[in-house]
Amino acid sequence: MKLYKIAKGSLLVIHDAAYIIDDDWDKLINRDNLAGYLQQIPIDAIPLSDEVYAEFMSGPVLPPIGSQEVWAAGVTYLKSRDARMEESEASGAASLYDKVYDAERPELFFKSTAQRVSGHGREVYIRKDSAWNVPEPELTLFINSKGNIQGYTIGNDMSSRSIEGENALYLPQAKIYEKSAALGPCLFVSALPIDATSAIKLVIKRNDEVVYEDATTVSRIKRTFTELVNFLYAELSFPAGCFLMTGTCVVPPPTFTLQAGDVVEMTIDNIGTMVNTIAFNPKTNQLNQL
Ligand code: DO4
Ligand code: MG
Repeated sequence: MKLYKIAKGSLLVIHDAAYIIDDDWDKLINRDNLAGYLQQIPIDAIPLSDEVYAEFMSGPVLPPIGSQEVWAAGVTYLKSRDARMEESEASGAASLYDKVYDAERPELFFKSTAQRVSGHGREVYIRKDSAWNVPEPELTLFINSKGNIQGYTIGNDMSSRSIEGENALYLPQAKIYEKSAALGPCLFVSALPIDATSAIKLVIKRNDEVVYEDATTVSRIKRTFTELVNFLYAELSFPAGCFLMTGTCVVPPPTFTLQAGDVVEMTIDNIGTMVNTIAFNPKTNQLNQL
């Protein structure tokens, strides 16, 4: 089942039929057994006609987030560990990544408030004070306030590799800025955990030409989702639930950096494709002009 957040409300797509759900987004998704709740909607509701469905979906698809915080896990795949060790060799921080990959406690960091999150078809930003920027396609969990995983979406954990590589203590600046996160296009809800063989694919286009593409599968992750959730919820409460990006396993080569105008397509099996255009934030200034 796919749950979309659109301007007119919440739209459920189940068994090739679509239904509008008249409920507050946070209230709707923050429940136990969300899959069971959504499965019984077609019993009483009338499906949308093809015309009305097409009209609703012709407007913007909003990120599937209400008032939740977005958190992220790091160095959960070998590829991420290796890329980070390489980028931080000069700063002497390479061993940090090696250690956290093997440690019992995972790396978890705050990524975004809901207000800074972009959605499918929208822009994500690169920093003007960063010379090396990449998107990070990540399977993202929606966890309810009780700490139970209820759905999955695609997350883009935009990152400045030059700032992160300069000094590990700069991680918040490398990761947290306006529109450095995107979620979408929908919340995939299933009674069963997402299939570990699901592919995560990244395609980057420049002037309509593919300049980078790669894919991996969820199964390559080093940690279990439950392990990540348990550490995140150990000393934090999330009254409306929380989104957790689970780390990247697709890392473009060191010679690659994003440019304004690039189009980033992230696809995860069962969830769909999220497309974002890269831009600079028109409201911020160059660092040397501040
Ligand atoms: O340690 C830095 C960030 C790691 C990360 O974002 C990832 O592995 O996806
Ligand atoms: Mg990441």
